[in-house]
Amino acid sequence: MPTVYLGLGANLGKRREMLKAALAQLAAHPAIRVRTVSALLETEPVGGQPGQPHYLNGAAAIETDLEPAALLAELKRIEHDLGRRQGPRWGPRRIDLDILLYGRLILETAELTIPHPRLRERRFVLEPLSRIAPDAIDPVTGLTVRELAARLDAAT
Ligand code: A4P
Ligand code: MG
Repeated sequence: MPTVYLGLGANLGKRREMLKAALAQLAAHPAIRVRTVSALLETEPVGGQPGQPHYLNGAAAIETDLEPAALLAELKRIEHDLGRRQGPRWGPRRIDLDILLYGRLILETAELTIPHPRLRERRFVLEPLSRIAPDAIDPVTGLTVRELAARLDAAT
């Protein structure tokens, strides 16, 4: 079974409780095992309209039999169940669950890009991910998460 890394984010409402509830739903799924969860970090909002509240971001390592599209459907079901409704892109949200890495898979369809297309440029993703999986490999660049984080630090 591939190890899959998920990005977790929330910037509305009871953020910590939302993220915990999402993780509990993942763990309750018969085809998903939650292996590791990072610390939840307070981060500045990136993109979207100015004045948004801060995010709480984290990352989780899971193992799953679900194919990428089925996993995405499951993440969307959980987001919806936790009260997320369609809002503006990069707008505030109660809960955002993204697939960051799916083993060494590279996939590009209309619904799904794996690795996550903005993984390499986002500190709010790389910081929590590097705490649980510094040696995980981005199959597109061949760099480890630790190297991606160092590269981003060097660039800014
Ligand atoms: N999609 C494609 N690839 C993926 C993937 N690897 N994982 C598609 C998940 N979804 C993927 O996502 C829109 C569509 O992307 C999905 O329907 C899926 O088919 P969404 O979650 O509905 O909408 P979104 O999150 O508003 O858009 P997007 O493009 O995913 O935004 P991002 O890049 O996730 O950015 N600042 C801080 N500090 N922390 C954050 O967590 N998040 C965002 C959202 C902006 N600023 C932030 C944060
Ligand atoms: Mg998203």
